[in-house]
Order: sequence, then C-alpha cells, then structure tokens
Amino acid sequence: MAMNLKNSALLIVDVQNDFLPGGALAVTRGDEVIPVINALQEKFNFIVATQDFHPEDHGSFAANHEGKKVGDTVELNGLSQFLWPVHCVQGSEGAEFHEELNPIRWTAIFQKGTNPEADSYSGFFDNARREDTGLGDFLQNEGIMNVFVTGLAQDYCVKFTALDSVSLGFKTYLIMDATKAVNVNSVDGDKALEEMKKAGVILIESTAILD
Ligand code: VGL
Ligand code: ZN
Repeated sequence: MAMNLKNSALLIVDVQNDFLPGGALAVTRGDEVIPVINALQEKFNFIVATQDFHPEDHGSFAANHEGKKVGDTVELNGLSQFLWPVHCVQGSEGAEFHEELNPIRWTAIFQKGTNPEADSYSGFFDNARREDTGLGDFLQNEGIMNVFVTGLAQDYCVKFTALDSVSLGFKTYLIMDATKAVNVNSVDGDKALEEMKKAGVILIESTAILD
C-alpha cells in the first residue's frame, strides 16, 4: 500500500559527480541510487537537494594541511576533522549534480561546506552547529512534517542530515535503497543505519513509496 505523502519532502543529499564512480571521493556503486531517486521524485510534490560546495582552501582537504594525508585527522576550529581528498570544489565539474539526476521539480538547493573553517556533513547545520543553512526553517515554513532522506554518503552526509532532521522534530525516514555508504571502514554503513534507527529515523525501502 502506498504511503500518504501529504506534508512530505524528498531530500536528495549530495548526488554530485565527486561522490559517484570516477569522482574524487567516489562511493562504490553510488550511481545505483540515481534511478531509484528519479523514480521517487515522481511521487513527491516537494523536493529539495543539498550540495557539498567547498572553496579551494577548505579545511577538510588533506592537501591544505602540510604533511597530512587523506585519512589523517586534524583539529579544525576546535573540532576533530577527518581529512578528505579535494572534492566538490565550487565551480568544478565534481561539484555538479550527476547529469542523469532529474532536477526539474526541485524547490530549492541548499549548499553546505562553504566556510573554509568548518565542515558540514548535515544539510541543516555545520559540524559544530555554529551555522545554520536555513533548510530547517525553510521546510517548517512550507508546512513540511515528514522528511524522506536519500543520497550520498549514507555514513556521512546522509546520516548527519537524518539525525538533524529528527532533532528538529521532523518525522524522518531513510530510504535505504536510495543511499550508499562510502565505508572508509567496511562497517560504517551498517553502523550508520543502527545509529539513525536508535535516534528515531524510520528505515524503509523505496518500494514502500513506489509500489
Ligand atoms: C561527504 C565527506 C566529505 C558526503 C561530504 O556528502 O557524505 N562526505 N564531504
Ligand atoms: Zn565535503
């Protein structure tokens, strides 16, 4: 039985070239989420995307810390920061949404990670919760009560976006087959699912909406 999607938003997290096979921070088989997300888009009147959008001098890039390499950790503005390869640089091809992802009915795009001194995995707040992207107020003002989260990567931006969504009071669903983990450690994706479930995120498959 199809779900009632009144007051519901589909949230598409970071489906950008750099997170897809061939990209700078590729999620293995990340491209498999695209047809699922495109099918889901047909069912929602309200769709929002997030875009990881870093300046070249961003503090999450290993290349910007002398003597450090990808996978090392540094302190960035008082927080522990895992270091990534250069990715999703503003104006680069890698920061663009995948060309097969259909954007025609998107209501808004929220960009994050634009401050060189702060990383932002969540689409709602930076990692220290010092800055707000405006996404939470935007959804609230539109009368959205239910948020359905999809995209990349399940163990980073998707997880933190879903956790923040719950904390802001939205009934939050994770559509499991519309997301994939980067799995820096092989168990990260499964751990992320557990963490989300514990926090109150409802885990579903796309068939719950599409069938
Ligand atoms: C992401 C690592 C760094 C993500 C973004 O979109 O999951 N992961 N920046
Ligand atoms: Zn990033």
